Amino acid sequence: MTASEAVTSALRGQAIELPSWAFGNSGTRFKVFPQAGVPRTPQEKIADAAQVHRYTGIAPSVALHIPWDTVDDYAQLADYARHLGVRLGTINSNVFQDNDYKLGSVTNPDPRVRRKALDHLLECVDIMDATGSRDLKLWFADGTNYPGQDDIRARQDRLAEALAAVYERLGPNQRMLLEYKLFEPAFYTTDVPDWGTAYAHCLKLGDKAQVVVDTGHHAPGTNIEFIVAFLLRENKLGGFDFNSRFYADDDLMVGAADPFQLFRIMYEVVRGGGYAPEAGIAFMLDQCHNIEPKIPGQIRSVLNAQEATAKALLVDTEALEQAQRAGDVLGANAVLMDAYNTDVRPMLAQLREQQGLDADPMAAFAASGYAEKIAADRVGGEQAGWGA
Ligand code: LRH
Ligand code: MN
Ligand code: MN
Repeated sequence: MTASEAVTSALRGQAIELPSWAFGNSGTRFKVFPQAGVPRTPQEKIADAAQVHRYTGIAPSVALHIPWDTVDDYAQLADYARHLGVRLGTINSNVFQDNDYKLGSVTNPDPRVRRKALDHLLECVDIMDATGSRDLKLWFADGTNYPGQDDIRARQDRLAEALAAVYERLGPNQRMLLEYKLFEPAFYTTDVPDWGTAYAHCLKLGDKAQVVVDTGHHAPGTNIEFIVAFLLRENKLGGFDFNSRFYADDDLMVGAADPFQLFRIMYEVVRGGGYAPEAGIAFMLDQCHNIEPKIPGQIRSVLNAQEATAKALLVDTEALEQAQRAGDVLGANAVLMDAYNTDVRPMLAQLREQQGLDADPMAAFAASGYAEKIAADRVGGEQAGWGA
């Protein structure tokens, strides 16, 4: 196999998971702008996600958020997804939207609220059993706003207790992915604020507990690719929530704010063996499309991730190692930049054509009439998703 055949064959196997919540109406604290045709049910969200896969060929699974995507029969929902050519992926728990969680969920000082939160997490594992999902994604809005508000250390104890109970409940092929976030909604302390905290908890729990890196959840200037390299080396990188940020947790399209950062992250993934399917890394999007149309927004995001991956795979590793060994600072940097500066779009268009897909997924979706059809069909009813 030539080097370029190896790159295209690796790209054929790419899989990016879509968030069901990207398809519903979303907005800012100030306003949610409704769009015509947004899904009213989890089934309609899956149908929209299936469109993204149909045109890109590399988005074969959809993540659910519970209770935003609550249905009576999850096995039936999994069948429905299969029938549309996709499958259900990660189950995202939600212990942040009930009034009970004002002072936290699993770290709440009130044992009743902690029990309620834990029951929800365990119910999410029941759902995974029904959907056949491998991963449970845990993100906690827990934290405090004022110094002295609660005991920081006791909250870590409560967190560890809840995580251990969930870990115990996991099946042999299931994992829990712990997501960290620097701040928001808590502004003084956050109970899982960074990768180190997530890593320490996961290390104690065992192999089925892994860290998930949401690219929007760091302080400005954080070197995310270093975190990726470190976690991969320790076998503790479970996956990504990809999105772009300019300021905080902006949830913009991945690769929009800083495509070079995305390339650097993907390079470390490839370098650390994380791109191989056996590594089990979940590559997920976690985004909201507040002002742009949602299905095209997801297609654009998947293509951005694909372009960054292609460039990362194109790095001439032999030349890079040689330059690094020789202490050739500029030469090594040039090898990396050569890959980044390659226009991979013609190669990806060709790859799509070989796979029987349209060379231009954005144009093909726009021409399909799907957006017009859902705008006409989906009238009435409440939109599903945030706050549903
Ligand atoms: C939190 C977060 C987490 C949630 C999602 C909706 O900011 O990134 O992954 O589950 O947003
Ligand atoms: Mn996230
Ligand atoms: Mn987030």
